[in-house]
Amino acid sequence: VQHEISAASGGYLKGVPEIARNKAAVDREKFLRVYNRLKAELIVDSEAFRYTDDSRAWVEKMLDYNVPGGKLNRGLSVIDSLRLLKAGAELPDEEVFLGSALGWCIEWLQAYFLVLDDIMDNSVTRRGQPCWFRVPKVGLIAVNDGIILRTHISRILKSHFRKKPYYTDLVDLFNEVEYQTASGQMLDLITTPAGEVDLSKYTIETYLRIVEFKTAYYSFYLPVACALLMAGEDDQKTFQSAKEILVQMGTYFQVQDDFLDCYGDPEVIGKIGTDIEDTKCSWLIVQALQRANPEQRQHLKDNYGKADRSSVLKVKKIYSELDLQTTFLEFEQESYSKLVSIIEKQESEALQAVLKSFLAKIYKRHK
Ligand code: DMA
Ligand code: MG
Ligand code: MG
Ligand code: MG
Repeated sequence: VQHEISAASGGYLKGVPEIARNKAAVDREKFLRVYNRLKAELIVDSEAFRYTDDSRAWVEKMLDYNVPGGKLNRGLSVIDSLRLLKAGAELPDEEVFLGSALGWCIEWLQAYFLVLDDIMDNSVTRRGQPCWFRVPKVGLIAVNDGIILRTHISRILKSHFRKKPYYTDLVDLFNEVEYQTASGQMLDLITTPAGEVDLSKYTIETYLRIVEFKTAYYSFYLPVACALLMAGEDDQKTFQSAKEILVQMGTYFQVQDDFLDCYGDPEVIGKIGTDIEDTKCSWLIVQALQRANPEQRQHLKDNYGKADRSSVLKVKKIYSELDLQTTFLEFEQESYSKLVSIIEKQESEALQAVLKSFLAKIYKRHK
């Protein structure tokens, strides 16, 4: 597929040593092969549904457009985590396939949330191409495509995991995390609705609640929890302590996302920021309001949440007067040190390795 080529030639291996590069590139290629297999299984007729030529072509195009074109961090980390949990032992091909299939379920979940998130956020681009709902002849059919993506997860789980002892736990995990993410999206959307600016809403407590639910569980806890289930872990305490750390890591990740929304290069992040226009409770506006003088506060009130370029620029000007780029760099440094120190307090060395590898993937990211 086209994404395979663009993903393989992207800048994601910059700064990684040669041997690791090859390994990462091979892992990625193997992972993409599993995508093609899962897609092929989903577009054949089954007991449940008979395709027409058009509907089969639609689903194939919709999947290729929305599922495989991202960084694949979440998906690849299931197999990475599983390897670390098994202390570096070579995984049998079957385990590699299953770990990859679970990784793809997370990428499918992400695609489902992003297709709908882009409609709700009125976004323009995603992963360097127009958002799916902006593609001619798609429009609000994208809403149903989001639902289709979600139903595919259950089908993949059913066809490859039904006989596994951890199947019910796995289904329950995906259901719980979906519930948390959708609830987080609700908080994101209703707390600071577009079109009205109530500055008292932009508190750090509110912010932390939104990002915990909308991002941390599905992006960070879910891949590690999948790997733990596959590795046969059944001690709830292990899941619990991994969760606490991964929620903090997810929070740090969403702060980066908010920072990049304003300061990232759209060519690199593949999307054009909309947080200021959308009146979002972004980390930047929360920080700005903690630091603004009365005059700056008034400017923020007058310009936040407006779609015109000059209002957006005025908000960004105040961000720069308040030197939020430096505030962010300090936050990044501090989050990193805090995370390393709580990771090192973990009893299990294997789990420490899983968490550290996850952190290394996102520290100082530019995309
Ligand atoms: C991301 O929030 C959360 C989900 C569940 C997609 P966001 O709108 O900040 O994401 P993005 O910046 O990628 O649109
Ligand atoms: Mg969005
Ligand atoms: Mg959003
Ligand atoms: Mg964002």
